[in-house]
Amino acid sequence: MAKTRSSIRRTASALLFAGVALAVAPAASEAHEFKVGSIAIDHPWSRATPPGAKTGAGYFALSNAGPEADRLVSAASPVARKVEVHEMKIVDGVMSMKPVEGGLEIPAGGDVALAPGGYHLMMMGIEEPFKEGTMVPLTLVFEKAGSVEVELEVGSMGAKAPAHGHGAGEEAHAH
Ligand SMILES: [Cu+2]
Repeated sequence: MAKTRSSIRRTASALLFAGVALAVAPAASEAHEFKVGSIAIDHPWSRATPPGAKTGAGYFALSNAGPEADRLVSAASPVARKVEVHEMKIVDGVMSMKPVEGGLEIPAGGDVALAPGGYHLMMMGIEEPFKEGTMVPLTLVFEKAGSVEVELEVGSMGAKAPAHGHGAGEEAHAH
């Protein structure tokens, strides 16, 4: 009896382990998604930063399945001193960037993209460079949906870094 029970337990834990492995494996190669209330946060990502960089960026797509608009009001990360939601715009050929006042609205039934060249999270005062292939923890706070922990998947530094100096230090980021 005892033997049977322990063999059942072994089988169960082997299945559980297999289940965890199956659940985790695809996440590394496919888009990862997080949800809180009516808000979905699709594929949060960032870019590797050069040594000595004081800022990093955060990008993801937000969608709101609910009947009311919501707002991304703040964000925080244990690896950054401060995280702000920024908007980058080019007006008459001049790039400008500023914090989004009052939070970033996600319309009822709508989407907002945080992507290079537009809205983005600015992670200021990062302690260590973001390394390609790692995950950066981040908390997002929505006015109605509340807060959710997500992870930014760090991609390559790449050549498509925004011209306004993401990753090049806070000085370069001055606006
Ligand atoms: Cu910025």
